Amino acid sequence: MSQFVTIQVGQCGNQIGSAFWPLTLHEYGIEYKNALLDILKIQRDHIKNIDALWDGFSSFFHVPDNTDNLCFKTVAELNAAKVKARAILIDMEDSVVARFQQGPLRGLFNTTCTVTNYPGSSNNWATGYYTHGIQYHDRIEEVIRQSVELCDNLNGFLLLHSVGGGTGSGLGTATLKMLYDSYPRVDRLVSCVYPAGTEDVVTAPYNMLLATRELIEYATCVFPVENRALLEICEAQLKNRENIDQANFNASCLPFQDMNSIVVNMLLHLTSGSRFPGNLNVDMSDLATNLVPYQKMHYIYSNVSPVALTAPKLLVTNGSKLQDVLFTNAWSRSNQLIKIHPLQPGSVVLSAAHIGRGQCSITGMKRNIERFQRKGKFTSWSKDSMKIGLCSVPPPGHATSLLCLLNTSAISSMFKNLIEQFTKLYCRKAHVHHYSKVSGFDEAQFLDSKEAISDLYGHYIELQNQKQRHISRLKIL
Ligand SMILES: Nc1nc2c(ncn2[C@@H]2O[C@H](COP(=O)(O)OP(=O)(O)OP(=O)(O)O)[C@@H](O)[C@H]2O)c(=O)[nH]1
Ligand SMILES: [Mg+2]
Repeated sequence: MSQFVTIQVGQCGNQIGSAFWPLTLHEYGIEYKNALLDILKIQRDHIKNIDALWDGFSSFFHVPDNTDNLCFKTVAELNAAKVKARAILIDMEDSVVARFQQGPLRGLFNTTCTVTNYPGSSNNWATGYYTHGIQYHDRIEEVIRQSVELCDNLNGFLLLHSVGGGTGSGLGTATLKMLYDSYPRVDRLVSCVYPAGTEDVVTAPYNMLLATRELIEYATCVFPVENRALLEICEAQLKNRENIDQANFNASCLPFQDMNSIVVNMLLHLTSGSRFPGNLNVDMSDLATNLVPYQKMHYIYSNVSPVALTAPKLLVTNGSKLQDVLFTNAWSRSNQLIKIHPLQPGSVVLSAAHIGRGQCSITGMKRNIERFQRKGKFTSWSKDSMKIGLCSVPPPGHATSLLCLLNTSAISSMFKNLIEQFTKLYCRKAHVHHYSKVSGFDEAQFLDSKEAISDLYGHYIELQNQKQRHISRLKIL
């Protein structure tokens, strides 16, 4: 099974990480709180070959060679076997990482894989990228090397960070460039958080612009999420359900715990084909090949159904109907992790993948793919070749779930918005001096980055405006 090294950078990256690891354990039925065990039991009982669940355990965890028991039930058993998460924790402010080191899962994290400092990168991409990027270059390189050496089938790096602040955006993208230079053949998958719009960080437009340029240049695939979209999902769930922790939800301060769980569920679904068995499994590298038609056009829209917040619930509906509902929801605007319009007239789909987990039938998948082909506008090559994945292990708490991934020209609206936000701040050169004073940073980088993003925007628009020519596939007689 493929292995991933997860690198969490900055406050947001590490907070997503703090949702990621408990939910990952949860997929294997390992609970440290003992809550939800009944749901898990019901959930796991219908998996015929339970051993298959454990085959993929080493994807996210390093299990020492001398371990006999590969079927862990508790965190204490993991600690006794010296199992470690394949995780690297980086933050230039130490409080979030310190919570890992004191929390119930502390035994899973290798203290040598932690890089921290104080007091952070002051919401400044240049400080993260240059000041800390240079100061910590060798240390981060060494920590990554140690983690890579513990893998025998490294499939990819999973980078988690925000682009609005200083550390995640600056040091996160400096780390990405380091991966590109040192491990060019290993996939660099990035899950990055774009701010909500009503900003808590005034310099966010600069940080987003500078980080986005690096992401376009050096990532294999980027799975962007917007806090605005996550917040809307949480608000809708709050209206529909009673079991969300009200204390955790306060619209004036973002409900990060629930928002991060949505991101984590998407990531676990995304990597499920690399970790679990299935009749029509898709590995992460298959996905990257299918989803990215041109190297720099690798921003992928994702939409997961059902959306599961912290407390999963069993979804009970008639089989084939459920599958149709899942598809409809996975295309709906209310579940999307980034606010764009991929199916509106004008947008064109460059590539698409639908990955089902659990009780999804291939006939149901095909029927719904035909529905999808009637819904959107496609390039001449993308309509007839859509990736389908079927992973037999469902996420805990659900009988089945679906992830829709699209490479769509509608993402251009995000780049346009980003340039507009940058221009608003830069036209008066507001806050520019904070960046200019950072050694290594050149003010020309602002306009260079803007140009690189405008170029990419232009390419999407070009594809969008291309006349559709339908060339039917060769028929073998
Ligand atoms: N979804 C989500 N967004 C977060 C979280 N924490 C912070 N953010 C967002 O991330 C942006 C700020 O970035 P941070 O990750 O806090 O900053 P940092 O990377 O630690 O950088 P510095 O603190 O400036 O050194 C803002 O847009 C926040 O709303 C989180 O746990 N989840
Ligand atoms: Mg911080």
